[in-house]
Amino acid sequence: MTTRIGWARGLATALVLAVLGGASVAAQEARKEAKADRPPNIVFILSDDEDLGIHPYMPKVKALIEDEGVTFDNAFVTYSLCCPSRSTILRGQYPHNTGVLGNLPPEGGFKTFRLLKREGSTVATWLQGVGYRTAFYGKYLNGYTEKDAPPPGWDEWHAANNNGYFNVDYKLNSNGKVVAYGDAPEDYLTDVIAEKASAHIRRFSAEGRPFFLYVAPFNPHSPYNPAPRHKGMFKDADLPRPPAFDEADVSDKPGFIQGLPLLSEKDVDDITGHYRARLECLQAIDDLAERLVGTLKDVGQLDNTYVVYASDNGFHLGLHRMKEGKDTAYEEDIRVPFALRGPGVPKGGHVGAMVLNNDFAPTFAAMAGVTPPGFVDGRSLLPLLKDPAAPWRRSFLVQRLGLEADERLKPANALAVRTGRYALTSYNDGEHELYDLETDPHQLHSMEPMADPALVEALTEKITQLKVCRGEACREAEDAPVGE
Ligand SMILES: [Ca+2]
Ligand SMILES: [Ca+2]
Repeated sequence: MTTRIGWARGLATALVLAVLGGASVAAQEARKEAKADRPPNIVFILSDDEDLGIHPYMPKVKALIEDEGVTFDNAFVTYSLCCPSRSTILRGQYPHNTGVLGNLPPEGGFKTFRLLKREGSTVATWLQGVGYRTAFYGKYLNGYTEKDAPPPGWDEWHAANNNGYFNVDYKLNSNGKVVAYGDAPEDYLTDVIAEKASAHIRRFSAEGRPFFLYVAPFNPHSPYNPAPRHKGMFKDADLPRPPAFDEADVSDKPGFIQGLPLLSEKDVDDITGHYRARLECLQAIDDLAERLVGTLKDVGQLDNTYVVYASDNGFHLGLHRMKEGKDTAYEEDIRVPFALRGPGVPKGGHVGAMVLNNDFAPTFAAMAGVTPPGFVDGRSLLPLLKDPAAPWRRSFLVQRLGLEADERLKPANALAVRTGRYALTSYNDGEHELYDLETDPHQLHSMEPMADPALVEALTEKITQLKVCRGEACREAEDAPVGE
């Protein structure tokens, strides 16, 4: 690993001069020099189960992050489920390499991640290792309880137990101490997170240390409990009905979809209620983003901070006859909102390259000037910020084991490959789905089994390579042309 020696030396000089006293002007100058050369801070806000469809309902996130930075229009997760995605985010690896392939042991969950000792090397330990202050807030990995000791790598640790989904009556493990919260308006978890993170930004800044904040509210995950001040805000919002909504003809679809009836009136009523509550739940994140950006500005660190916004997975409501959920390889589940602002990042820019949750950890490492470990499968996105047309991956793997999914979806375990144009999903019962996303972006007409056999073979081979790839081999396999 490499560090920014100049920053470390500058800080040391400032501290020595400050300790010596007397030479106050020299000390001030040295502190200024240290500040100017200070590595950038990173504030990473990760929402839970937020799909691209509801993302535009956060005007503050748009104004303060997207309009001030770059939006990635093709951002994906390699497994559309909380714990696999969050494990990937911590390590920059595909799920087959984190070993977390579900939300529950033995396939996945917090306990699996801990048992496999994955916490010994995460983006937190890498950044802490080069002098960053690191802080975690909110939802860690599924199955984490307030009694579980904080993992290595975090200077500040404030992770919630399972009740965090309600945003009230939860417990936090705060730096090893269990703290219980009630259900008063000021106990709303996303607001508590904002308060703590804001205070730590002030403290870390005063200490003259660069910082990495991982801010993970549970919103807008079910059971959809918005902050009291936002309840009813979207009570009349119309449920979007994109072309895949309640898909009429599912004869092109695999058996688990063909077995679903058309949505009933009650289904649509339920979904509509949840949609409205999801929009309301987003508002607390919008407030959180505003608060953190405001604090960064107050302490003079906004221009030296990457503020990054993403969701851990997408979500579907009524699409392809599925009522509500994630954990499929359909576009709405694997696509996530993703934008960032920061030093040198052009304002209002867009990047079309396919970027992954695998890329978050190596990107944060690159921002901090750290070379990540060889086990990392993802790659730094910084080259795309300099040149959106930089050479980039042409495909990636999506895993979808559906181990805890809806009972009817259980036989549908799958591996999928996504290229710039095609999406092939290969189910373990021998069924396939293949879409040409240029002509069928809503995935209404699977080309299987009428597709060109050479195309199917090329895409299937790519799945075979990617499902066992590690580190550099993943990047090589992703970069090679496939079926186009
Ligand atoms: Ca999630
Ligand atoms: Ca169809």
